[in-house]
Amino acid sequence: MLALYHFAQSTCSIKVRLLLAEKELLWQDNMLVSSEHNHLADWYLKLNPNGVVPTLLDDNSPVFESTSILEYLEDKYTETSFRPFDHYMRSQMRAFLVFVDVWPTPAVRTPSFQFGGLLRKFSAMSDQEFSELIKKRPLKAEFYQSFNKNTGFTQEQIFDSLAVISRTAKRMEKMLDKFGGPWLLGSDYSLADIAVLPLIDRIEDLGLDGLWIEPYPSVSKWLNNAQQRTATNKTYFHGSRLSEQFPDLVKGPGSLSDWTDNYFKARGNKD
Ligand SMILES: N[C@@H](CCC(=O)N[C@@H](CS)C(=O)NCC(=O)O)C(=O)O
Repeated sequence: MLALYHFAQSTCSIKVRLLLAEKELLWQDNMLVSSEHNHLADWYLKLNPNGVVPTLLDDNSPVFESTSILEYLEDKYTETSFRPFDHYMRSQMRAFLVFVDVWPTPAVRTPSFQFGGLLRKFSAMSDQEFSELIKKRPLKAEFYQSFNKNTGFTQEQIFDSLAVISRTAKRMEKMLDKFGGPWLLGSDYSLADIAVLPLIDRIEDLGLDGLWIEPYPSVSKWLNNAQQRTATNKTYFHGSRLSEQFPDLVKGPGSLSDWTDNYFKARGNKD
């Protein structure tokens, strides 16, 4: 039996939920709530030593790291496939999965924390409580030390992360052009689309979609197509988007256009 430890709104969790839905697999829902910090508890660290979600249990064997979970599900549940059959195209898919893990996945955390309601949770904590939680984090202590828990990140840090997201949109535009669309590797929806969809959806939900609307219009079309898939709609149950968790703060598409305009003024569109 499959079971998934996840947070409703976590982009890495949504990535795995998307594939489970595309493959129409049944799974037990072990949803955690980020502010309760069960993902840092001893029992959870035995399942996932990184102290993050998601973790998949397959007959009680834990599988962690969202990309490794995607490949595990593809290897084991083969009735439907979201990997290209052709070896060369499969290598292109894997190169993109690495790109997503190394670049946009960490970059999207910065605007998510800054604009997405997460700072509100941290500023409600005492300094001592916040630093105790940092100590418990097996991998992400440096990230939590890189911002001020009350005011967040500097403008330069935010612009640096927007530069990475802009570069990601550019990479996607090129793939859509090179392989002919409508999906990143051409005619078949694949793990490449599934891996990046939660990140691009998050940036749109935060209101920063100005990063690609004009410079990389194929990305808007791709996003719209991906959001209309039955599995995507099923995956994004109410509360999966930050605009649903923090409606007074997160206002959806286009709402942070001041930030994207200022970013382009400051940094140009060099990517
Ligand atoms: N590389 C990991 C990243 C997982 C990750 O950072 N998960 C976030 C949610 S998207 C998390 O659990 N954050 C909890 C925390 O920072 O305390 C993966 O892809 O599974």
